[in-house]
Amino acid sequence: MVNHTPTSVVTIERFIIEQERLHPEASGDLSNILYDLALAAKMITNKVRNAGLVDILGSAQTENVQGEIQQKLDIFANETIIKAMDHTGRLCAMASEEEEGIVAIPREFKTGRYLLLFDPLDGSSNIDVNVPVGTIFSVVPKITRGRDGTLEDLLQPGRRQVAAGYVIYGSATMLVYTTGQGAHGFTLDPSIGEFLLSHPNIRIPEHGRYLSVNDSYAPLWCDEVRDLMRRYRGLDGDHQPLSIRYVGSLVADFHRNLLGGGIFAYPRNSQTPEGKLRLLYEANPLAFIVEQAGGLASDGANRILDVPPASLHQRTPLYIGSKAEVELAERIVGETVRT
Ligand code: AHM
Ligand code: MG
Repeated sequence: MVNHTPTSVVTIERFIIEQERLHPEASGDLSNILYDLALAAKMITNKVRNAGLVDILGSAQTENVQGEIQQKLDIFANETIIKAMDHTGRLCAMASEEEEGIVAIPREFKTGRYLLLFDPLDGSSNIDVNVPVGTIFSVVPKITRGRDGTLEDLLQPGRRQVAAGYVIYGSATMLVYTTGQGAHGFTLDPSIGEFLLSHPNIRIPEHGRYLSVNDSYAPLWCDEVRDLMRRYRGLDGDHQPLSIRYVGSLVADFHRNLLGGGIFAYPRNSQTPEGKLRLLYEANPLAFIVEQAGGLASDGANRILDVPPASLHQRTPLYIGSKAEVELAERIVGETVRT
């Protein structure tokens, strides 16, 4: 990777070009997908920033495929990403948390050799209370023949991702991405409208400081998960107690733990036996990022990136963050997930 000191001003465009130069065989398509996503992120930032000022809050009275009430900004973010990406000739299909089926590339546009899977605005139930929300994305290569991307192309294990990332719309907007050469973070400078490299080559601490879990599900967890959580808190065993931090917005919880060290856990429970979070466009991209940063992601028994997906909106239990904490989760709850 090209070295940058934290004081040099490097735009995301320049960084992506420099990374691409390390691969003379690259066609530039992947770089362009990342630029286009950065552009969509700027447009979504503007809407999110203005959300408190205009009459855009509230639910749009439709339900998305998981049956949750959509917020209007979800729809805006979904459409913004589709419109930024569908005409570029670099994608052959998309999938979104907000769309039940495959998002096809319209006939009038060329298609390309990549597929994009995304959650346009994760944590959107938090918008009304001014809590950070995020966009999560994953790019996989086409493996079938023909013009259009198919379900088979979309249902590839996370290990096959060629790029992944997230945008956090927080006190500042940040975009973090990987193409398999480290995880790099960029902060949007609103005065010039550019993402500037602020966190080159992110490394997650091996041991955690934070535990992010929704404890109100404790009565619905199995004994092993309850045991694991007691250990994280230093109540059983010899684990240094972790501090509890739970925003309830995956990107915000993940981002904090990535930079500061920690674990985000969303175990299965008796009401959500599959877990809540989606494998393809929530768990997989964050798993790619965290592994690139030296951490791990697991469903309790299997590395997230190795799980073969069976359906587009498949859910998974998720333990993601610092290596030592995810390994402890696998040791304590592994058998219960495997059975
Ligand atoms: P969403 O995709 O409908 O926004 O739901 C995902 C969100 C995550 O951001 C967050 O980690 C989780 O749901 C919180 O769930 P809970 O309220 O059950 O703790
Ligand atoms: Mg989501």
